[in-house]
Amino acid sequence: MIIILKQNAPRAQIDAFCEELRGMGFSINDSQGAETHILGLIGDTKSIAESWVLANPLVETCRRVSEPYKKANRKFHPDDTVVQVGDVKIGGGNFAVMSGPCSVESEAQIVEVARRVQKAGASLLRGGAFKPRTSPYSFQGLRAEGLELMRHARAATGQPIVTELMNTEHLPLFEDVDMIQIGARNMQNFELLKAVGRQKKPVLLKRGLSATLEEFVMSAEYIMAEGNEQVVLCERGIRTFEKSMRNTLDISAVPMLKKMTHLPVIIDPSHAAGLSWMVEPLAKAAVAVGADGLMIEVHDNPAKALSDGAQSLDPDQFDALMAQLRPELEFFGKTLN
Ligand SMILES: [Mn+2]
Repeated sequence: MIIILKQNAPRAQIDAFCEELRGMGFSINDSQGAETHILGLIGDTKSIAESWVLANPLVETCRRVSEPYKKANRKFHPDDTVVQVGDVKIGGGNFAVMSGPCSVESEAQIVEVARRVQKAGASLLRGGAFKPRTSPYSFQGLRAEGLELMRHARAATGQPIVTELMNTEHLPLFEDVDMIQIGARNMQNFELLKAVGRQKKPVLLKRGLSATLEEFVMSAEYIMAEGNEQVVLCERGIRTFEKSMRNTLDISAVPMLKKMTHLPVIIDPSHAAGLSWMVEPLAKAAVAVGADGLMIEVHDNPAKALSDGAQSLDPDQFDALMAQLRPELEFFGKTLN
């Protein structure tokens, strides 16, 4: 249930009302926006009568929320959430590009790519250290050493780093990572979601390749329910009957997720198509449809990449892409940061 409070309701009386509601066994999501002040009630609200709520002089109106996601629900929080990673803002008109190689391969590679993508306009450095590969015989990543090399690249450029966590046991290794990625294959690893919900770093949550949007948002809810509301959603292509591309980019997920939730939504056109030449048109589509950012794989030598070379841009191609995106972002009133 959401309770919409009257404009200028006194704070002390609101606090007393919240205490009363907590005493009835509800937890409260207090969202004061530009235009509305909403109390979101989480718990079994069947026991509470609308007439009782409406009788309170602080209350403008109340509504039951039928969706199973509450903290992520836009009804609970009408304003866009802005997630901050270091100095970089994502959402609410702020557009962020996170770029870098699929896998961290060497110090020279990650530092060179970091410098190039930063110069082109990427504000966050992505790179895989722990890699979830379809085959156990494929390159599994440099693991802890890869994280160390990411830190070296951050020291060289100052860009915050984004990298994937696959296992709760590895969490201590991620202590000075700036943003933790939960990959598509782990979208419903609920213990992992709870673990990243209990820590403070922002989380980039990728959509599972066969997950419905409601399942996707429920995974974000798992993280938020533990107390971490700094979640960015990433659409990265879903599995369909189409075989000419690695996945099918579900572009309509962006406006739908923005209607369902208040969280920033970004697009990963690299994994969606699996083809480097498709990154540019899909990135442009992402901006046009209202995405808050992009995640793009860039490798210094895609032909020699240890993973996902076919979908990686080289740094010159990334320069060209960013040059095309800048005027489009301006047209749509987004700030690149
Ligand atoms: Mn990849």
